[in-house]
Amino acid sequence: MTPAQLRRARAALETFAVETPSWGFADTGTRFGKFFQDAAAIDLGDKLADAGHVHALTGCCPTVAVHVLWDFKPGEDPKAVARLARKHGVKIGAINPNLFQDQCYKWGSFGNADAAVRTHALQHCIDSIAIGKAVNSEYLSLWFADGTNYPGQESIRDRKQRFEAALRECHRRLGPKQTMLVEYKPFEPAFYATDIADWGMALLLAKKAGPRAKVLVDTGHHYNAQNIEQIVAWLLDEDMLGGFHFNDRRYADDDLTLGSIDPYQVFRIFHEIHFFAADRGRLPKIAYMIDQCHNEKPKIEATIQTVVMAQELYAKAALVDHAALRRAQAKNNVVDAELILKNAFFTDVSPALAAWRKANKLPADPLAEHRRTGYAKTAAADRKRRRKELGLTQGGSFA
Ligand SMILES: [Mn+2]
Repeated sequence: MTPAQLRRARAALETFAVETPSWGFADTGTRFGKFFQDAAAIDLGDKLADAGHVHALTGCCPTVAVHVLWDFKPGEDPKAVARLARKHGVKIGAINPNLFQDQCYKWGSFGNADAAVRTHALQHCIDSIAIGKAVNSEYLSLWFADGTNYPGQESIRDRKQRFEAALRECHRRLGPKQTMLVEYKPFEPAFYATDIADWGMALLLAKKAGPRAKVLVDTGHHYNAQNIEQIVAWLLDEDMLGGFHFNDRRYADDDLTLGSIDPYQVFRIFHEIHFFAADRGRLPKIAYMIDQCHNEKPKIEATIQTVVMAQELYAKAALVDHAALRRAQAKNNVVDAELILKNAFFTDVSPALAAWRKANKLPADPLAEHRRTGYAKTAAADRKRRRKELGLTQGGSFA
């Protein structure tokens, strides 16, 4: 790296943080089966401890996303949860209502024809907003499993209109510091018509809901050939990109670790963000979050791997020479324009990461340091014993 590149990559790292998901530390997996890990978190205390451990090692995961149904017991004081997070050196991040697990959601939540179910779903969102306010969370993150499985099953337009009304109502209840994120997904669990199937639908619904509703891009929620960075560029240009759920995929919503299959795609997404920031003279406010569940990899190791990969690709994308890129673009110099991106992608940014970690008193290799601490072994022994004492069989969510 040249000294200028080193400065640029380091400056980028200063601005980058990524949120870990509480559910990523618990026993989760596919709907076909879960392979339990002794070190998996049992309760929110364990999840926050694991998230705190990841933040202590990486220095870039100060917040933890929570799932209301899985993480909050009824009647629990959210402020106590915020205190517990603080004890572990992290803060509560995005609040994720659960609008898909209750039996009443068989025919959907906000899209349900039954007004009583829609009211129930809205009330859960209002409760989630209240939790968010109590813990000073900035984001209400909404994903809906709503949709239909067969042609003719329901009126697609009626369902759309129900969503418009419910999201507007939900937006009306937001606190002044809260942003509502609307996530999309093409299929699964609905296999014919998912109500919010793509970014265009999410964008329309968010615009209709109100000014503090934005689109959330889950990198796993696209068809295989879809150009995600183009979606990102369009959303940025519309000031409608609210955040990301990071993961990688080969086929569908596979929840693989970020960059494990296609690191260049993640680089291209980050490039669009840096390019936009260079044009506007400011970084857009984006919630970078991880949404992954690991059935095979040890959960903390997979999380550290993801965070480190995200930092590396973010730093690489910051090295794109925007002035040179603009010049190449103006001359229709396709080869040079492409090479400008490729050169940045293939630049080894490890000196910048090492310098940044050193300056922030962080371990040089977070994964190696995690293994050295024996944290997972201690957690496994402790959690195995507690499971036995509590008479728990391993379980967890289906994320
Ligand atoms: Mn997601």
